[in-house]
Amino acid sequence: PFLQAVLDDPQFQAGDLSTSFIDERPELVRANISKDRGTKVLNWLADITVNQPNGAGAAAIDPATKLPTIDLEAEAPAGSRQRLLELGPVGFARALREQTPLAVTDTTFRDAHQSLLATRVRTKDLVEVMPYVARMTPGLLSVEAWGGATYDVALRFLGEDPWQRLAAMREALPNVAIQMLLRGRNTVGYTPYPTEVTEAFVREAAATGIDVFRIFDALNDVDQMRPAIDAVLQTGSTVAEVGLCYSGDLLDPAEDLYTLDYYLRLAEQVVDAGAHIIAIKDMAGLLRAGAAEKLVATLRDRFDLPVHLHTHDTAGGQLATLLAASRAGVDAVDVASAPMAGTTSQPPFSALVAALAHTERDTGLSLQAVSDLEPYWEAVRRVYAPFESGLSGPTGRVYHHEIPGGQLSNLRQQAIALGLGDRFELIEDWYAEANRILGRPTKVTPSSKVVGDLALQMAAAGADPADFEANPEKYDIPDSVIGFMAGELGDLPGGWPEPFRSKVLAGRTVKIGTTAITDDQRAKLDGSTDERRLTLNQLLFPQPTQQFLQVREQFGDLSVLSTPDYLYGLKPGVEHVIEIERGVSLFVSLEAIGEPDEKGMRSVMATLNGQMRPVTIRDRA
Ligand code: 3PY
Ligand code: ZN
Repeated sequence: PFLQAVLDDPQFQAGDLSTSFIDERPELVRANISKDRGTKVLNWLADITVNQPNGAGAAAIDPATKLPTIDLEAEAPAGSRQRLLELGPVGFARALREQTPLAVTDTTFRDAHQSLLATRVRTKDLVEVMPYVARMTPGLLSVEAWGGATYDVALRFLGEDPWQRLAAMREALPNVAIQMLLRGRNTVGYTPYPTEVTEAFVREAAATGIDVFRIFDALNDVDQMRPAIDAVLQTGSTVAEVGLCYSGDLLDPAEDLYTLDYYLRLAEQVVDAGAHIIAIKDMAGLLRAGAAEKLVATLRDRFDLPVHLHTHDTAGGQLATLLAASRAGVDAVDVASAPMAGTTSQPPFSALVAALAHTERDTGLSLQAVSDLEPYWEAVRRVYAPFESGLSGPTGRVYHHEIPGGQLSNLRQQAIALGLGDRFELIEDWYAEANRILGRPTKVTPSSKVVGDLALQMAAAGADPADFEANPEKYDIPDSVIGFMAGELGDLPGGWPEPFRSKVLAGRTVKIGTTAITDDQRAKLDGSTDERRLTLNQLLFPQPTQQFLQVREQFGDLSVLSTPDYLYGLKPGVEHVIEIERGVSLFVSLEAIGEPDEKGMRSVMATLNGQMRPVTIRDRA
């Protein structure tokens, strides 16, 4: 039809082929692009339908069907974002410190799905609910919605550009501050990058939509965080919230490393570095109620900055910790929508709001509104069921092994892959031993990965931890452990474990430090928006970026698909409607799937906008 329309055109017939010919006929190009995009999307759907990599998804429904009924024409009320624009980061932090209601951050958009669903929630499901959040819970301090593992997973597994996600979220949520998790010099990766990469990353994130940067270093080394803190301060308009990673139990008289004094000394450095907000980052959920009360009260007594508490509910007791912290004056806490809360995720949002309602620290958020958003998140949780990786209930074993929430679910999957899935308690014990052997580091990405690598290595080798510690030269040692002992991630809070470290490093030359960026990359970081973002993707995740580009090339922009369609493909007897751009929809129906031929190829008979479009797909089963 495209070619025919061109051939039939009088101007074409008159031989006028000036470049304006196409410019003046956008509908021709649009029709052609739509057709091309339709074919690409159909290829994806046909492949998923034949191969079912995520199962059949019989119980999956589109979360969009569970969105509450509200008036989206009504303008979203001014919220924390307008407050930040008006007061600037210093004034914003001061106002937070001065307010009486407990401020709340909703982590459902980042940490909750990172900790429960292997970070798989797609941009569509995050963005679709944001206009509702903007109008139903406009009193939030922030939503944590970007950074951590989401960047890597978007490129590697979802065929999505993390920058497009951030830009779309910003547009959908104009009134609440968007917060990200930034791993210091590791930005959103697993190893340190040159300072100019950190700077370019922070600049781009701030320009695209981040208001609050929660910055941490896996070993609580403030020098490692300084480039990121400085870069945030330089934006002049965004908030530097700096984390103290929490380990151990500060009320335990036997604790000789992670004591109250340790956190106060650390907080002093954080304040001196220019932080606007102090975060307590309890990534494993080890901060008990009594310890929280003590830590929060002392931090607020010694420093003028507001304190923001983040925890994971792995053991099940963390609502008590939030309430104890609230009584001690904590300024803000993190929670997640109830269906996406609990165990390795954050404590539930509605339970916190209910607990504080009609008290001095009433959050001011509507319990009704928070609860009305829960069916949506329940449907999200259900549609991503194949990525459920976590615990079926709380566990007190976390106080012993100290595995962070995000890692616990991951490690269970790795244990299953090693054939140790039904003996996970052994992996937990090995993890605790690996932690001790490595000198009790704070464990959070990427130091937690080093401890996990060692635990899995000892498990796979059936090694006796005491023998491994005394004679590491007898064993294969993971590269990450060697790099860690060489100081790749910085210095350990409690000093190096000797003689283990010297034995590991004996006879090895370990290259640490970052790889400088090239002049070409530097020029591109100063280039157009697209160039800057692509260059950052390539610098941070070269191979996943390649994967992303290939998926885009082959299947187009898959973010237009609903998650049931994206994960489970076409269902017989159902007309799938796909809006590939505003006002342009594709109608796809599955008619039949042929038997595999001798090469394992199957014919998928589908209609696209009423026309039969057979697609040939390799059956990988
Ligand atoms: C991350 O670094 O992704 C984390 O969630 C650490 O807690
Ligand atoms: Zn967390």
